[in-house]
Amino acid sequence: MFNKVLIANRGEIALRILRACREMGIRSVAVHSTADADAMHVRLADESICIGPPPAALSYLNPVAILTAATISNAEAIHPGYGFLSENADFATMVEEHGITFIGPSPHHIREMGDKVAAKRACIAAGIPVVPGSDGAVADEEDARAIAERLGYPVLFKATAGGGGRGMKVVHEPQDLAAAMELARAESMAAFGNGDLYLEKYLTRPRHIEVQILADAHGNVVHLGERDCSLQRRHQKVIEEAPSPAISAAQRAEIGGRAANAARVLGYRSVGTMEFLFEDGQFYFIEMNTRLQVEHPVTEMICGLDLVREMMRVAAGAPLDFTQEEIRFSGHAIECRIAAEHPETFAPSPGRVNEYHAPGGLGIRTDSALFSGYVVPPYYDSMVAKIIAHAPDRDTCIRRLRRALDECVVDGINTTIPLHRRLLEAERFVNGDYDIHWLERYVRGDD
Ligand code: MV4
Repeated sequence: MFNKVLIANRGEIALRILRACREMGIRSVAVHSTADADAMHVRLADESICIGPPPAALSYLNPVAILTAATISNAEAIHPGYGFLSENADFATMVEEHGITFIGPSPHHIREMGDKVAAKRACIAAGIPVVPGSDGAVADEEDARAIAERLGYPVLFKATAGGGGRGMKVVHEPQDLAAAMELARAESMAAFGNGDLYLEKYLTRPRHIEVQILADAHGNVVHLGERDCSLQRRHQKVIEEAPSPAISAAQRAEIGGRAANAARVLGYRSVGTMEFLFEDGQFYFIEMNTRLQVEHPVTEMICGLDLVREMMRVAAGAPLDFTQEEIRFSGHAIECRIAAEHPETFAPSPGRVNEYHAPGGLGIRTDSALFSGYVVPPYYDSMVAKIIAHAPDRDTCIRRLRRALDECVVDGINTTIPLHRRLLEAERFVNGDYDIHWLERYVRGDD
């Protein structure tokens, strides 16, 4: 196992990784921008190195600064967390070229899954059901028109370099196709420097269900069940839960088995997530994430595993020390992502946290880098805490999470806790009867 790991991230995920390192007897190196000099991840790490000014492009997204920090601190491996450089194949390549282990998949797999058309092709070949669509990128308007006729309207343009919903345009009728295509291309070009588009049949009211997989470097792959991430606003997840209230144990075993098998066929290593749309009892693959995800705790709670530990073990070449049959799904877990934002307008609310009190007690886990007196900087993502409840069943889990939200104190800034409290009382949430569009309608007051 590694002696020393550099954590190329900040906030709650830097703490999450640091805690796994500490439990494994691995020394940790924190990196930070000047805005984060007093941050909790810096305070708790064994060593810390300042890597630049506040803007992420000059610090947490600067490969040279991070590699320099890793070199001078003699770190043997780098954990990228999520966001920032976590899915940057060029960074992963540079890390390995410096003789440092990138704690994640191979650069090849990061690159392949980053190209949404290549990812879809690879998954089709590996036996995964996908959304019907174009075979690769669309050539021109005429090509797109012919494919749309074959698929049937509505259809959806997506960016091959995409993700996060940018460069996506729905087309309801043939007369809107040309304009939508042009818009999608322009948006995709602006966001990714690549205007290539592909087409899919547009599913009108799916759920977003993703399957967690874990693979070692020896061909052992397991799936750790699914997470239902349908509760989102503007492509930002708000609440996630495991298991999904919409699928049966048989459906879980079926899609999980296929996902694990595909990862084995692809020669994938590390944690990974296959994202599916789920509609009318069918799963349709859309993309694969090659990082540790924000919502990984709900999977950890129901499986009793430490995914960061497993990631580090497989990166160091160790084989998985359990089989699929040994994984038991136990109870229900729900995560609320708390943002430093106004709960109704969603206006960012950085500033000083005068008083912070994390909820606790039976079945409650709070992943946060907050503390009383901390100043939330305006430069980064607004998520400041994740409150995760685990209980024997979904109903108890919801009650426990409501109780935890009531206990939580974040004084001095606005947070989305009041929104979460409302959501946990909403009939459609309580019944598990929601799709990817419900939360936005509910927030607008239309449901
Ligand atoms: C879709 C879709 C409907 N049909 N693809 C949005 C982000 C990107 N990861 C994929 N997305 C979607 N792809 C087809 N063929 C609807 C969405 C979508 C969505 C997906 C997951 C979670 C929230 C969403 C919100 C709006 C649209």
